[in-house]
Amino acid sequence: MTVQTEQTKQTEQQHFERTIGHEQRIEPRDWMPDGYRRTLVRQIAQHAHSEIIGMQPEGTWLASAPSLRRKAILVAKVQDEAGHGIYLYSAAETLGVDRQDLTEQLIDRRQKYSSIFNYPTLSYADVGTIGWLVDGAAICNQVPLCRSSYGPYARAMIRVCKEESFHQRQGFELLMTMMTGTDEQRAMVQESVDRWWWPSLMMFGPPDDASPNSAQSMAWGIKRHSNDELRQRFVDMSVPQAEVLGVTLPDPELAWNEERGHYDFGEPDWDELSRVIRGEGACNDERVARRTQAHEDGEWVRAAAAAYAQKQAHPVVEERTA
Ligand code: FAQ
Repeated sequence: MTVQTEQTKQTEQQHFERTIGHEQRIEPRDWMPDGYRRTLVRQIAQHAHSEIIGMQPEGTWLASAPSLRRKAILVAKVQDEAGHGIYLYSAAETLGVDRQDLTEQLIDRRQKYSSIFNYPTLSYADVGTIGWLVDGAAICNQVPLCRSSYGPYARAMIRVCKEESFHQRQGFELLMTMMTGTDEQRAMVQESVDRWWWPSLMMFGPPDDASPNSAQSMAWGIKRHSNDELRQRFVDMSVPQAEVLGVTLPDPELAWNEERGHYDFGEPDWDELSRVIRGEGACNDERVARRTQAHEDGEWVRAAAAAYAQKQAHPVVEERTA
């Protein structure tokens, strides 16, 4: 390496570190270390895949929503998740990767998506519980990402979080309606909360001492808080909401700790999280198969869009014949 290129590299590295140190944003054309770029592609792609696969568990209930109002709300929510996926793939593309390639990596199981979407939705109460707990957890995780150091990711998160907030409220409202209904409806809500509580806690990832990426991601300002910090924030937020709803969270160790100023809670089953991440959850095969089918079915749409774009770029001027 020549002296000049070595000096240029040092200057770029210093500029990157200063930008991160001053809490400013790295933008697509800025120099960035390879590891920073790789980490962002990994996280943003997984996040995008989660939004797209996340349409499936609730989407299966669209045809059997209990009223037109519930159906309209659910259609809007599922469409929002598609939009989130698209913003996130676009953010990933600013790092030099290609959406088609990322989708193929998801289908080939070379890239991950959130563990939470590998659990089945067994009743309409699950639509409410996913809104309340899963979107609630997503908000806890994603609001700090609005301050992520990579500009396109942070900006995408602002709109995503606004929409997630509507998702969380519609879920809570659905559960509240059921809780003021019949004994059978209340039992449906409790049964649903019992199934989704622990998987929701696992969405935040492994505990900090088993999280290989957290320290570096936090030093780079990609992540702002550790997995355990965000999990605690979610528990503290959810317990009073569960009281308002009148449901019991399925954890006998949940108790307010005056000294810490937080709720104590039990240990999630980390083996279960590892199994689900490895692809051995209840619905992994079904989710990936359905995504693969949708990708194959959409081939003609992509071909038509590409042909149209090509035509627009090189319009053929037809001569008038007399
Ligand atoms: N599931 O070292 P860490 C939503 C992997 S969107 C699967 O702690 P990191 C909206 C991790 O990738 C939900 N894999 O990793 C919605 C890593 O593997 P790798 C998605 C997981 O990245 C609602 C390894 O384990 N949200 O819900 C999980 O620092 C309703 C070691 O872990 C995001 O993606 C998991 N739960 O922290 C849609 C938010 N946890 O790549 C529809 C952005 C960990 O080294 C309906 N992402 N892994 O092979 C993040 O904040 C982070 O990536 C974490 C993981 C916190 C998920």
